[in-house]
Amino acid sequence: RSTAHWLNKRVMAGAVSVKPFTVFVEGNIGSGKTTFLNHFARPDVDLLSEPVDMWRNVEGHNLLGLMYENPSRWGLTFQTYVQLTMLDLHTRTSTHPVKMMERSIYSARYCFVENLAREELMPAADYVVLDEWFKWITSHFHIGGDLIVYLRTCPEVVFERMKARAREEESCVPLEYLRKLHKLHEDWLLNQTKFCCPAPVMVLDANRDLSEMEEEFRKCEPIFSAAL
Ligand code: DGT
Repeated sequence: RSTAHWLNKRVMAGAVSVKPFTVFVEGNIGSGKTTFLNHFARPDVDLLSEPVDMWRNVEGHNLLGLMYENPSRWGLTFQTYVQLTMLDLHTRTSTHPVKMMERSIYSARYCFVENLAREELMPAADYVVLDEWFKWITSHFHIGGDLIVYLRTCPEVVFERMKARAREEESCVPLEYLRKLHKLHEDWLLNQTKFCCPAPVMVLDANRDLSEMEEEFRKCEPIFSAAL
């Protein structure tokens, strides 16, 4: 159905403002987020990939590389930039009925920043400043999504995928790092022990070979169709 049809439907329903059905695609490094986004590439879906290329080249500085080389020195710098680029994506207006984002400002804060702090790779003062920014941003901007799709994996599986794709900055990332990130995703999205989840969570088994993931991805189709 056309965007005009959708807009008309919302206006007829008395909606004050037109807001797309917003999906955050979350999961460990190498869980298949990009493949998931590519699966839903179609005219009525606004796909917003994670700006990894921007993180790798900020006026010639590779912040992602610096963060992996020396997290204690560059953690705050990197996470500040991640937070900014994510805010940019969250606040972009969309004329599509569905907006789908790879990760969110929430996983940056609740998984990656949290890990740096817990591993004592980030000084407490840096953590507090980042957290103050995060709280200010999330209380002054409308970030909230409508659905989180959690691509759930075993750390061992994504470790093999990460090695196979051989992104240069990730060459020294140990399995242990992926285990910690996995636990933080689980605690945030499933156990909800420390942090609130900003939207309902749909869990997909993303351990299967990426070529077999289409079947899992199709489970989301009815939800997205209902939003159109
Ligand atoms: P995919 O498609 O599921 O394979 O996704 P990836 O692995 O391309 O994307 P992602 O977001 O899991 O990770 C991209 C790289 O950026 C990876 O080395 C982890 C890193 N990264 C992403 N967000 C953050 C963050 O907020 N903090 C830190 N320290 N690293 C991050």
